[in-house]
Amino acid sequence: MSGKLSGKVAIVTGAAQGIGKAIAVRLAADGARVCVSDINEAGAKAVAAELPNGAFAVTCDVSDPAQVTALHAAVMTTAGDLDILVNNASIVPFIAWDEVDLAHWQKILSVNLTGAFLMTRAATDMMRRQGHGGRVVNILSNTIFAGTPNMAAYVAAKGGVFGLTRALATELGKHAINVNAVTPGLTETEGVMASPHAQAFGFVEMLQAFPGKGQPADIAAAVSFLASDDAKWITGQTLNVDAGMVRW
Ligand code: NAD
Ligand code: 4PL
Repeated sequence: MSGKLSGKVAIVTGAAQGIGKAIAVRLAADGARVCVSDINEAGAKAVAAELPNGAFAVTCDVSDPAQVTALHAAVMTTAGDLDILVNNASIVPFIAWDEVDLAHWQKILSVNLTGAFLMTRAATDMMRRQGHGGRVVNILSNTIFAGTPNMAAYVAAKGGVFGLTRALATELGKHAINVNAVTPGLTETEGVMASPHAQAFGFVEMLQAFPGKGQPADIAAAVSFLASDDAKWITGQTLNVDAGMVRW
């Protein structure tokens, strides 16, 4: 298939469902060969089977260094290259501050912040070994601007990746790797609809400039742009995609 990402190899983490799945679908439609990665093996395989361009599934817990190393080895063996990393895998908790203990904090930080570090460490090293540039797109959340309740560790972890996005953009520019981020607002995904966050759509819609519920494909469109050569002069930036709920 020819498209703006044709010939590119992309890893999308947490791509078995929700926003990650929509990103995998969109990057593949734009021509990329997508490694559909998730801790959910059956889900990742089912998504990869639907996609064109030789998409393939690799099971990986992003918080486990050995599994992240194995994922990158599998991408090299199967696709022989890597151009794009989308750090999407996250736990999306709903937990009042009074219930937040050290175990919860460490779990959320290990997946949502350290997971992005481990993936970015391995992927950008691989891009540089291949002798070409690349694209990193981090999926954050507009909760880092809004201060949304019942997610304190989550918001802290996303704020950490926001800082990482800015710092790495500077260090990786000389290697023609850009590092950008997207901040979705509340989006209708399997994870959210199965949680108390589903009750927040009415309130969030009152704050949005546009009516309606955010859809995974709306987020994927912004990721596709930042992953493409159209974004080659953009780095260290965070693009808010939330129907205008917050301005920053
Ligand atoms: P979801 O819960 O529906 O899907 C998350 C996926 O990540 C699942 O397939 C899950 O198996 C996978 N995953 C979880 N832990 C993992 C791990 N350790 N290693 C690998 N994969 C793992 O979530 P979603 O709503 O689609 O959210 C996707 C991304 O978008 C997340 O980064 C989330 O923080 C962000 N986001 C979501 C919303 C929203 O309202 N849905 C809003 C803002 C940001
Ligand atoms: C506005 O990232 O961005 C709830 C749950 N509400 O995960 C999010 C808003 C949630 C969000 C998010």
